[in-house]
Amino acid sequence: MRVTVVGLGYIGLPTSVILASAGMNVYGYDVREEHLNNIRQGRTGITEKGFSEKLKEVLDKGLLTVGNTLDGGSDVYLIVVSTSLDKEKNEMDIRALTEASYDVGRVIKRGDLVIVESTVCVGTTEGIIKPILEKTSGLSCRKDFYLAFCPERVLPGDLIRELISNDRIIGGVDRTSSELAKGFYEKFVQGKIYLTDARTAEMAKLIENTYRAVNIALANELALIAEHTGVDVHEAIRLANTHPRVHVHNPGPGVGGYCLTKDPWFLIQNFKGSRIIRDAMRINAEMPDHVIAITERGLKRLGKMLSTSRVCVLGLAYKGNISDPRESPGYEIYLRLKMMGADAVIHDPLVNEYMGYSPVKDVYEAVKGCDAVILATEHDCYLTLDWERIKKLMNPDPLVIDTKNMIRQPPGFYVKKLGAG
Ligand code: SAJ
Repeated sequence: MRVTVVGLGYIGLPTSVILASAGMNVYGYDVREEHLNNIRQGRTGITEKGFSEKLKEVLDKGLLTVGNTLDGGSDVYLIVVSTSLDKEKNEMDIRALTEASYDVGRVIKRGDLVIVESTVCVGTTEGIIKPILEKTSGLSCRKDFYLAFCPERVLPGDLIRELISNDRIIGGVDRTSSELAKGFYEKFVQGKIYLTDARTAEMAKLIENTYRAVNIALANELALIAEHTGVDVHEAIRLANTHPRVHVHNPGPGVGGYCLTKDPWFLIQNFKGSRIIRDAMRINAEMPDHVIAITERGLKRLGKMLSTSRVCVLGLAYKGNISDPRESPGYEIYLRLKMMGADAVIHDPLVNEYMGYSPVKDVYEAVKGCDAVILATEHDCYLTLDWERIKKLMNPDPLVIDTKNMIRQPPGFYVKKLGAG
């Protein structure tokens, strides 16, 4: 079986590698020539465990080839381009997906199966993608070719394992499409496979990330309440979670990444009556401002002003131990610090560059001459910092803002924990 994967990004490329490792003949298509060259040389920027070795193996064996032209030589076309958020309108931007659909429509033939994995608003597969494929191919969906939506559900940081072991939801535009897609995923997925219709599968994916975003917003609001009432929210949540039906998430400096920041907006795009989801997104988006407020108060208590202080943000990745900085709360904090006139710097050992900014790689270099450090990402390396050395490098009366409940009180620092009164 030959499979074409359209879009070799954070999900598309690892998926291609897994398919090739399962013995399929895989062709990876992407329009970015430089990216393709990097992939051929094994330089992808993806630091997921086991990925680089597997990529090298399938490239060496010729099981995976990549290029920027599409042909009709495959039986299955997997569309995995990213869908983004139009931040002005908080609405789905599917230009990349529609373009990919036109490209695939031009090459598919009778009997082919098209699978969409990109996250979309409910109704997109049948209402937008199917008409494009039919129009450009001149073929009829359900009769000549088959179409299913099967959302990716993998967690950055554990991607390779989850690609294989996670359960999958398949929503075909008809029963045959669902069954054909099931046969395809059964070749490499070890988890259960659930069949439904395309609209339900689209909604299920959006529910998953909305559930998480709303629960994080709850944890963030609990942190604000705890600060107000003089309680340590982490201890209160730990105790509440000993109840068998309570699973409170962790508060933090904001929600980053490419999924939780956009998928809830996709879910409510055509439902203007949303209240909980809309408020949750606002609460999460306001957390960087709250971190700035805590920092400002902490500095004031030490007789300093934010506008004349030097502040180091520890962590540019959007979450711990990964190299992905997209929608990073650390970067949001950095931007706000700059806006307030502070001299700001970011440290991150895993991220190379984001928005033209290259973080400092050596933490002891980064904290030199600082008045405050803000722990924004739970990288393991921050658990073993030499605080005595840091104290000597920072200015007198150093402040630490711990937004991730990572450290105990190091001697000689004024520590302020997000969520602790
Ligand atoms: N975060 C918190 N508190 C928490 C958990 C997370 O503040 O208790 C923050 C993180 O620090 C990060 C953001 O939320 O900034 C998102 O991190 P995450 O680990 O919750 O999720 P992602 O975006 O890395 O991956 C999610 C996953 N979805 C769910 O767990 C429901 C993943 O399985 C999806 O495949 C992925 O989105 C996606 O691609 O949709």
